[in-house]
Amino acid sequence: RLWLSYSERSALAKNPLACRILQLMGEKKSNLCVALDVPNWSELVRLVNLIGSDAVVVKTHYDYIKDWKPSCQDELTKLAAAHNFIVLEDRKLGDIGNTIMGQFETLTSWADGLTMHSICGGDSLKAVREAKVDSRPHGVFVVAELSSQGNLISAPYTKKTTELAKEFEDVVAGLVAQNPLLENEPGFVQLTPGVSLKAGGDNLGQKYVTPSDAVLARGGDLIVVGRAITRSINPKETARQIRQELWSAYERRIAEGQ
Ligand code: UP6
Repeated sequence: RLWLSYSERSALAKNPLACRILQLMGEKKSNLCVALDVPNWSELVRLVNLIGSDAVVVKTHYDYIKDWKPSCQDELTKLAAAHNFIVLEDRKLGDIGNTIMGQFETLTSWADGLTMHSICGGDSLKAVREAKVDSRPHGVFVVAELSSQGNLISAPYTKKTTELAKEFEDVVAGLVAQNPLLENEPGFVQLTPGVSLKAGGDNLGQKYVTPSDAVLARGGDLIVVGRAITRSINPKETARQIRQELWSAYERRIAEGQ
């Protein structure tokens, strides 16, 4: 998996959103997913206009934004079209099938993809499969590993989550992971958060690796970078620099496989 190009892999994806993401990564020559965890909608719009063209995916936590209102959904869709990015709402759903189904139907009216936990087991993915959504490409990223220190995910949980992803490959775009868990499954996208210009962490348990380690050591495909960009003095310049580092690491990975 790691040695194939994103474009080659897009043809192997079973989930339409994974296919679209891999295709767009190849087209835009970017594997940057920017996490816009900012308190105000106006700040999100400002950052999207600065960084949107460098990112393949913009990841939101809509409930982080204090003045989020329904009209933001349409505005975000327009921004996504203007800058050609995909919207991933990092809602990390984790509930019984019926609840997940309703949440998935509601949130995909504006978000292309959603993150979810596998804690409730296979039927919560069956609910995603059976949800009634529009014809745009949708899918979920399932949390198999977390970046935070002391998180409660165990190795068997990660393994079982990986198996569920394969079982529900039509709706699962990929895993949120810190390691290449699906190395032999090129159609999945590994979403890897916990990335900053320098390794380290914050004071609330987040742990960071560098952009090149995220791609080369951790096997990440689509790399989530938040505060390293949003809180930098020059977000546009920092986004460009990180995008460049991420793409060079990806090119090195491809070259090493040949
Ligand atoms: N995120 C993680 N680690 C995970 C899963 N998700 O950090 O294991 C999410 C956070 C945040 C972003 O919810 O939105 O990725 C990371 O932000 P940061 O780069 O500012 O730390």
